[in-house]
Amino acid sequence: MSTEIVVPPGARFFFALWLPVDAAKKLHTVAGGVVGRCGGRLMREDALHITLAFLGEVPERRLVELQKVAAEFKLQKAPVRLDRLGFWNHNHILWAGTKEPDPALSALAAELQDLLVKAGFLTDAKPFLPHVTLLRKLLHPGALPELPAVEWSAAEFVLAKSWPSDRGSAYETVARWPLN
Ligand code: 2AM
Repeated sequence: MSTEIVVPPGARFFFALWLPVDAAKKLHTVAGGVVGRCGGRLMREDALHITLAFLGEVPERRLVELQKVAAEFKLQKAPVRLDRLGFWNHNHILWAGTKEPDPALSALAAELQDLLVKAGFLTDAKPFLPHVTLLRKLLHPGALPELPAVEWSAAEFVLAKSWPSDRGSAYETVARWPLN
């Protein structure tokens, strides 16, 4: 079954792992401490995610087909461990990532991207940099705090959309499927 998807102007689509509520809460609290000291724009707690495959704009007429193919994907569960904060100077993002990327998580993203290439929704697979964006528009992060490890087992993947809104980008999950 496919959901009817509302497509706001400028909407971009991506597949992701959405953070479980307690993991999101912990990371949002840590990020809130950084904003208090250093500024930046805090991502909403309920918008935190790890992008597995970024599609960009998808023609509205292909969204039903996209959900049909995604529902057929047989993808494996993967453990997720976020145990470090990092900062990218080029886009002013503070993120939570991992000291040692788990091969199962990398395999999940690689397989999903391959399937999307085969289905004609991606032109090529991209390197996977597992991270959760916590803050945007951060200019001077200062010394970053240690991140107590946040761990869970990802049991589903989602199709999500982001679009420009008055308060920066908005994010919403539009469909979800279990991992095996
Ligand atoms: P970011 O958080 O590192 O900016 C929706 O925009 C999601 O897709 C975000 O997680 C964003 O990553 C990611 N994203 C945006 N543009 C992308 C691109 N060109 N390639 C890969 N991921 C992208």
